[in-house]
Amino acid sequence: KNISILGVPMDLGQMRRGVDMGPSAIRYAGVVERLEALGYKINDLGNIEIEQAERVQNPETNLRNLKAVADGSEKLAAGIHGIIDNGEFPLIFGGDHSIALGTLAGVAKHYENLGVIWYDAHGDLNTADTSPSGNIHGMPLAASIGIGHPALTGIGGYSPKIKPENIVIIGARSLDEGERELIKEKGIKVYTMHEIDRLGMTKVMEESIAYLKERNVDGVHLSLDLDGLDPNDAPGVGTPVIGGISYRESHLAMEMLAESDIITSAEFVEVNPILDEKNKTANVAVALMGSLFGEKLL
Ligand code: DIR
Ligand code: MN
Ligand code: MN
Ligand code: MN
Repeated sequence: KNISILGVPMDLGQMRRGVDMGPSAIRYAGVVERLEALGYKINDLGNIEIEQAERVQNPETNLRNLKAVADGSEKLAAGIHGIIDNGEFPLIFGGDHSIALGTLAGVAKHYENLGVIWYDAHGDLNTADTSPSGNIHGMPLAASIGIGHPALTGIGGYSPKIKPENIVIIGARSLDEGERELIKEKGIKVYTMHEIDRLGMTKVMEESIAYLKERNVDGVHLSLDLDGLDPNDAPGVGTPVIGGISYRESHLAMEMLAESDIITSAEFVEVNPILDEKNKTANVAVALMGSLFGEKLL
């Protein structure tokens, strides 16, 4: 299958500048060559046009930069429709995690029962009411199950995008009070660092894949926030949280997803080259993409 790449230079969903350069950093880390070496034909569609931070009007509300984030997500959703209509695999580069609003709006339209793997230190299950920060990158998963401001839940003209019981969160270690309540209320499946330590990544991935198959999903979107990894392995992120998933465990997770053959779209977000060490985090992202798409040493 061919892969279409789309970059989303979005930094309006949070406050650390530089994450808009994530798509460039990931391309510079050699993603196209890496995936071509695996035999894929890569169609790099370039970047979605996103409003420049300096030009955004009245950004300070409890939904920071709402209009510009929503507009960007609408454009991204439209771009994804084109990719899937062409029969290609959508591979999206962020930008901050608010772009998942657009990715899921685009992808979910093409499936009856989409599953989602949310690989992240955070739950991204806040709303304007529960958010401690007003940052929309902490809200996309809530919006995608239909909870939050209509300008976010309504991206793509429909809501909800996904069912809470079709979500698996992996790597959580920083959840806000409202997020914990929502997880319990909706019965969202979460593997926190506790379960990853206790069960090991092999079991966590076996269970996650089995869980989604039992839900009879007809597609699975991987939304990978680089802050899911430990900051030692992925320092170039805006909201690092110590005690994360290791580089090796993450490779194993991607390899198991490749073997399971369930992933039908993917996004790699929150790579911030300004905060990084010599593009380490983008290099890690590209290495993980290699494993996700089937790279093996022997
Ligand atoms: C926090 C941080 N839960 C918030 N979220 C982040 O602002 O809502 N998500 N960093 O990736
Ligand atoms: Mn996130
Ligand atoms: Mn995160
Ligand atoms: Mn978050």
